[in-house]
Amino acid sequence: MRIDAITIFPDYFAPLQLSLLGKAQDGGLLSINVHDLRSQTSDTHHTVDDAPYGGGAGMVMLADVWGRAIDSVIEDGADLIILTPAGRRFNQELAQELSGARQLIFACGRYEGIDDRVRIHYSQDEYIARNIRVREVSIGDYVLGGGEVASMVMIEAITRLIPGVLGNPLSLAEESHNEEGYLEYPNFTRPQEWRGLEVPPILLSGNHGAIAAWRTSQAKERKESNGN
Ligand code: 6GU
Repeated sequence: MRIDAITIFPDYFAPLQLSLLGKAQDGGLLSINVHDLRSQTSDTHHTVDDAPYGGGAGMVMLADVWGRAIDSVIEDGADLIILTPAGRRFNQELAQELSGARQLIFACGRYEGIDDRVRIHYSQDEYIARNIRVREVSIGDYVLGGGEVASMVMIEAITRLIPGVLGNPLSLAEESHNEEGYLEYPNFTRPQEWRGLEVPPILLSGNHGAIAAWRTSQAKERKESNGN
């Protein structure tokens, strides 16, 4: 999978070289390319934004600068992801879908967002004919300063689903058995007693059916006590 992130703060993406993602890139499973939006400006001040037509607070990012940046990376079959708090909520199902993509382009907006003609332009027939799809995505109901951190959350969730990227494929298999896509029951490891607290004896029973049933009931209890 090829990932291109376009941003005015390329340094935000440094952590993607660490750990499993760094290894996946070294192994050729993945290439993550970060691009400085300002490199596409032609004025001396490297302007990326301007006041909104119609008035109102904040600044809007320039369609022309974004268009040049996207044109410089986009390939047939790409998913162009525009990060915005107004987007579709990112979840495990969308992560699964995007883990099969050829190219993911993350357009990281700042300020009041990107001129909407960028979304409209890349949604037109000529791009559909090239199997290019535009999606506006949000990672949750809160407002961030920009799309950089949101895109890193998405990159981590998506790339760990690519075969060979995750260290232990068994943990993926176990996740997929689970509706929510995650191990929801409480876990325990050594020692058997810690600060007077014992590991639930059923986990030491060797009765795998009883353990599975206990974990299901604990998962339900845990979700409810967390207000989910
Ligand atoms: Cl994708 N962007 C911004 N600026 N804020 C957000 C978000 C994205 N998702 C949740 N909050």
